[in-house]
Amino acid sequence: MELKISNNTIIKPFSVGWDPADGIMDDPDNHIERCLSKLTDMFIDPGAAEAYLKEKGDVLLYEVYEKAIPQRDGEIQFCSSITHPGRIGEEYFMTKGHFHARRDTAELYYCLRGRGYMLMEKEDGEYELGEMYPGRSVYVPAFYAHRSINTGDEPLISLAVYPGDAGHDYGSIETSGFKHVVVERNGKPVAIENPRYGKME
Ligand code: PAN
Ligand code: ZN
Repeated sequence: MELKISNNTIIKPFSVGWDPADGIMDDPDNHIERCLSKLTDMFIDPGAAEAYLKEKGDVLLYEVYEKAIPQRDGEIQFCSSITHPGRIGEEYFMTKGHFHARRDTAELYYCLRGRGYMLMEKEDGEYELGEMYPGRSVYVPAFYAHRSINTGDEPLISLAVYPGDAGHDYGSIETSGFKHVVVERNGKPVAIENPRYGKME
């Protein structure tokens, strides 16, 4: 999620509109769309993801709208994060998830629509689930990888705010995954150990 803006760019005061009902930002500098076809390996059952693709086509799992802010100390990045509803087998639609490249940076999510969880997990596997529903904020502390998980039946929409120079590191999530995943069992979301942990590729 690198933005084409120099770190020396001077930012003038600005305001931007975005609709809490659909998460769409007016005049964004970046609109990221992540589809299932590129992320089948992220699920605990990639075969189920391939079957889903064949049956329903390439669905959109999540989107991000953001303005371009220089990635430097003192600035604040903010975006609208939209995770769509759905499941691959028993696993809910979710974002890829990442550590911040600067591990000592936190993030605040403020949920405006939908239901779900923020999975927050440290490198040693210690984890927490932060409940997300309208009016609820989740504070993701420094050193925690984080992933939004939509357990409801409408889009999970949040405003996310984090330090200007945090950056994103997807490396270990792509290769090893999270140690925990959230799945639906008996109609309820539960966290289980990731059976593919350490061998996501
Ligand atoms: C969010 C996420 C956004 C998309 O803005 O970047 O929800 O998730 P992935 O980056 O894991 O694909 C954030 O946490 N920024 O730091
Ligand atoms: Zn983040």
